[in-house]
Amino acid sequence: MKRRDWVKITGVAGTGLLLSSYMKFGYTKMGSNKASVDAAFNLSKADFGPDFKWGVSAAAYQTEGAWNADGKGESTWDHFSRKSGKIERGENADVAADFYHRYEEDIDLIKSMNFKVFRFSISWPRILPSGTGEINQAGLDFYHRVIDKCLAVGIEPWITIYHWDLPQVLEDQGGWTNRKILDWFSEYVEVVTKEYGGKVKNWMVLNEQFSFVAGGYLAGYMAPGRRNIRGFLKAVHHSVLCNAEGGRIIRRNVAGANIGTTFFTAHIEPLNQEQKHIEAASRVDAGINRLFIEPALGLGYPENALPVLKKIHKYYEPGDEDRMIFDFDFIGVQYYFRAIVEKSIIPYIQAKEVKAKDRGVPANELEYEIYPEGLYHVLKKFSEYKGIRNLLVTENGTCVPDRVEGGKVHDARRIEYFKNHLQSVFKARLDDVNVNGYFVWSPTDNFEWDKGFRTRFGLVYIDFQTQQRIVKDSGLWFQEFLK
Ligand code: GCO
Repeated sequence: MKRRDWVKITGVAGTGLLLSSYMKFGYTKMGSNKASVDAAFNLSKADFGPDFKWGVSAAAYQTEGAWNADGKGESTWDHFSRKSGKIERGENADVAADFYHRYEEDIDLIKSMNFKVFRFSISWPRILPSGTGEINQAGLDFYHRVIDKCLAVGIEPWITIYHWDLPQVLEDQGGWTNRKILDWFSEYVEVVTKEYGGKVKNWMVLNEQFSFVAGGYLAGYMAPGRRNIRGFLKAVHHSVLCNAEGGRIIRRNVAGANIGTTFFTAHIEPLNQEQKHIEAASRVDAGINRLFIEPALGLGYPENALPVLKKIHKYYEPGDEDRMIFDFDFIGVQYYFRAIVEKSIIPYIQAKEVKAKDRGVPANELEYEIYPEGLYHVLKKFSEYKGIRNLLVTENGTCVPDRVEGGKVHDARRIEYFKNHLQSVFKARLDDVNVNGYFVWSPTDNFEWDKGFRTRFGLVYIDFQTQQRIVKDSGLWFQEFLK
């Protein structure tokens, strides 16, 4: 969308607020020079209000390393990354960003960039090496050190309970396809909430069910690498039950908790207005954007839009309808791209994406189309659910080919990316969308799953040979913006 379209949209309502605010819009084009970017962007931190949460997000497997240190058990990702051909260049996160040993430096860096929230995940097999049963005290101690460091420098620790690193021993028994995951997961949530609930008030149950369930059990490019429609449908249902159950356990164990969960989202559009493409886009939208939030809200699975989901009923047990629901205090929206969809013969979904490179639009190194307006659209879409009270953007960010030049990393394209996406968040707030936070993915470069270390998402560059950190220009930009 061009700047004039924003003016058009914001001009419609015609209130004083909107009129005085429309000058704040101005998407910048990829590759435009810095001067024109700065001329177009004139939002300040204050425009988002005093209670708006500014944070950074990271995940255990992608950053910690120390994969078998101090009694940690093997995770599905430790296991999967050792299989040949699963990760680009055969890489793994055995060391990753070495956060396990460098967390103090990294939290100091987050502080130096003026963020007030650090969202990180707990590694389940670090706490319960056998998945259930015996607790690893050294694992518990590590996250105490991380939490204490955050609190000491005035950063709020926000915990994601599960960001994809399932204990491998549980995967050997079926993982998310085994209904026993409900007991396993509940036990893990009991342990961590009782342990840290006195210090940590902000919790997220799961990170992106869509990604680990579809990527792990249907498409198979993520751990555990399975491809099976029945397993996928079971994993969907079990993850929905665990998401709600996790919320209930946090509510019981943590006084004054702010409880959320996070969802993968994408802005979906049909290739054109032909009915077959519109229907294809609606199936993809149901699979990506609606599949996990709607059952949590008591709306059931979006099976009218995506009929294969009707098969999930086979896996229901009495009482499941109610157990799928939890009244979350906030919903974390994670947004990276727009997808343009056309009809295809791919089973069940009968749709496929028209790739960014075939459309000649700007994209990052993962071929995610860079489409800031999409963040506005997904926020708007989620805000239309009656059951959602509060939204936060719990992940947004991009990879660009960073290079170190004279000890600096000039990632102007990443700065443009953030400016443009912040415009979208601001615009959503003007339109009364209750979005109250923005967390950057990610504080430092890290291990990008099946892509290994090829792509860099950090505000801080890491030389993975020496583990030396360099704050990129984008990190310095936030430092200034959040001052
Ligand atoms: C996610 C992930 C991250 C990715 C990021 C960039 O939730 O999708 O939390 O692990 O690294 O999305 O692709």
